[in-house]
Amino acid sequence: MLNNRTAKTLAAVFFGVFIVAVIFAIARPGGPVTVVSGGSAQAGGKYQRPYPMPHQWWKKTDEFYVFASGGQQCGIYVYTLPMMKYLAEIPVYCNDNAWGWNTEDPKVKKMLTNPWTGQLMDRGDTHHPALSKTKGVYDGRWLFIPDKINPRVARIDLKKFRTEEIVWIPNTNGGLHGDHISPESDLFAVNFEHEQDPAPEIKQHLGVQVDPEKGPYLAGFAGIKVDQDGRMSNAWQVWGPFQTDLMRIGWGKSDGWIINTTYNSERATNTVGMFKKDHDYVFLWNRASIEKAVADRKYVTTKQAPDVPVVSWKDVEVYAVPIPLNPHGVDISPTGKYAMVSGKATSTVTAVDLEKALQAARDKKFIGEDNGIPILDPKVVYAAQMDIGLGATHIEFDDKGYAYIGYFVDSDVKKVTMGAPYTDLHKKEPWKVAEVIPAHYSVGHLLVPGSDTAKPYGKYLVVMNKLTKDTFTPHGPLITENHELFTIGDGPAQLVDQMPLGPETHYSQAIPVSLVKPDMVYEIPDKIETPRVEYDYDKKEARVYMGVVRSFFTPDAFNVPQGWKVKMVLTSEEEAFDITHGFTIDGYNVALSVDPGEVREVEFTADKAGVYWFYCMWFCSELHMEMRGRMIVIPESEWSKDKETKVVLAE
Ligand code: K7E
Ligand code: CUA
Ligand code: CA
Repeated sequence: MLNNRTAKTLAAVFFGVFIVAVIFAIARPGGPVTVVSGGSAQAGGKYQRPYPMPHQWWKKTDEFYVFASGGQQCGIYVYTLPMMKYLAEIPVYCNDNAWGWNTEDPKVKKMLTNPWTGQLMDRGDTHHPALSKTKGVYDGRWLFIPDKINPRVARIDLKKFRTEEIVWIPNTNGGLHGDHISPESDLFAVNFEHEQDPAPEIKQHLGVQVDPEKGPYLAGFAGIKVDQDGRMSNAWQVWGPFQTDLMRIGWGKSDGWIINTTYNSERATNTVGMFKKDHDYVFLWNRASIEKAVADRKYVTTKQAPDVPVVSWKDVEVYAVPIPLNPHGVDISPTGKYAMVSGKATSTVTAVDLEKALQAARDKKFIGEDNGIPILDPKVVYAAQMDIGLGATHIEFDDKGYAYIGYFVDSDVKKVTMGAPYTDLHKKEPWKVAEVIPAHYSVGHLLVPGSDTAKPYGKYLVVMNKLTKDTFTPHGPLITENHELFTIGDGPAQLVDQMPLGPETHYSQAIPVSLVKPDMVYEIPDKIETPRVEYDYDKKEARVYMGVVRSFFTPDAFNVPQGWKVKMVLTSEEEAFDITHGFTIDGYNVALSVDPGEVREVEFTADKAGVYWFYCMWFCSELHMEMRGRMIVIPESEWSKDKETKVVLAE
């Protein structure tokens, strides 16, 4: 047997040989493309970068776009699988200078303004993005994302990777949480996690009084109608005694049912109170019964929203399945048969057989009721209750009959076998741990592409860790997040990459690259506004129509009386892709991007007299620095009509 010292020397020699081999490989310019080995267990495998790097390697190798909610970042992060290349941010609820999205654009400002108070709300917290679907699978048209702070839902157009529309939800102050899209994308629904003392009309219709200081309060969820062209409108709200946290809109075996969790069936107002009962619920709401209540005019409307029907929980078909101690995630298996529910304060994860639950509901096999909601018998509707870890958060599904459960406390993912019909796929004993996948650290959500559809893609698992600790080079007390990529499928999961991503993603969805076909330029409008300045003495408004093309602004100077409103329309006449211009003015807190072919509006008040340069912020040509011009703000006392700017266009 080798003594310890010999073993160490041998190891040093081996390591030395390895290093020399790597250096040799690196130092051979123009040699054949090789893959530098070392790292993952699949040394030399396809998840490693080749050397030398061929151009477009990432583009040719990536299979999925990931859309990750940004949490307090306010919008969406976009990156790819399996190469984990961070590509973009889609701004939604906050000003975002980097991505050219600021509220001096009146369209952005309008979307972010509360229609009932007139207040601009440019803070946000995004949690659960939902990709649009057709026939229960992703179609690549839109991405929906609610705000948790303010009651609003955004729709992002995947042709432009831009927020296209925001619909505000009446009757609630905020605290929206779980949400989901129906299999045909005609209904988007979102939960009210934070209980409210709602408008008197709602309390009266529900026949419930609320003590504004002590509660118990009321909550529910909102349904948003989505038109064929994506346009959203408030369709209805269901209000009742319980708050609701996470949501899935069922498909397949659970088609037509809205399924959500409550962790506060106690209706308490503090943490201790929310743990008083040993169980809370998963609710099954019949979508058709809600629509029927609306059609039968069994609703009330409020002064705030005279056209949004509010339905009482008493007038719809709803059932409760008891779930131990404060459930959080609820996720539905690919055939729509099982709802898997995690309990935050219990070591169990419950698989509810939705087929059996709906049959039990039809047979009226109840074991009681809570606030009038019939309770289904766990003995009948539970497919399994697995006691396999601490701090379960969320669950995802692959295409091979496995569920992946994230654990915050255990800091891992348990891969478990599901029951029939999935036993035909994995051919193992159902509801058992097949594999434990370690995470770094403390798992929140996880992502398997296509998990919330009838046909998951499987193949990859991204673990979204809530804590990162020692994973990356230190960077101060506020630490980045960690998205960890594993390959799944045949054989054990392999950790193939880790990626730092800013605070703080909650949930992500991924769609094949082939299903998203973004436009690379805007279509230049048929009629381009002639560059000119119009002066409106009644409104004290100067309207500046400006052409933007390498490397000029036309006009490149305009006069305006001090104190007037300036309304600008910037038209990019660029047709080449990747030639974005910017527009900002010294000292005026105005900054936007103008993408190729885009028409952008800017509004501000010319409240300071003097000469102010405006300039292009995106490096667009060798003459980028010269791409600037002047706004000359003249005190009103010195203004006369002959100071008006006349734009003379060169022939
Ligand atoms: Cu972060 Cu989905 Cu808002 Cu759970 S939620 S962990
Ligand atoms: Cu245009 Cu820089
Ligand atoms: Ca509880």
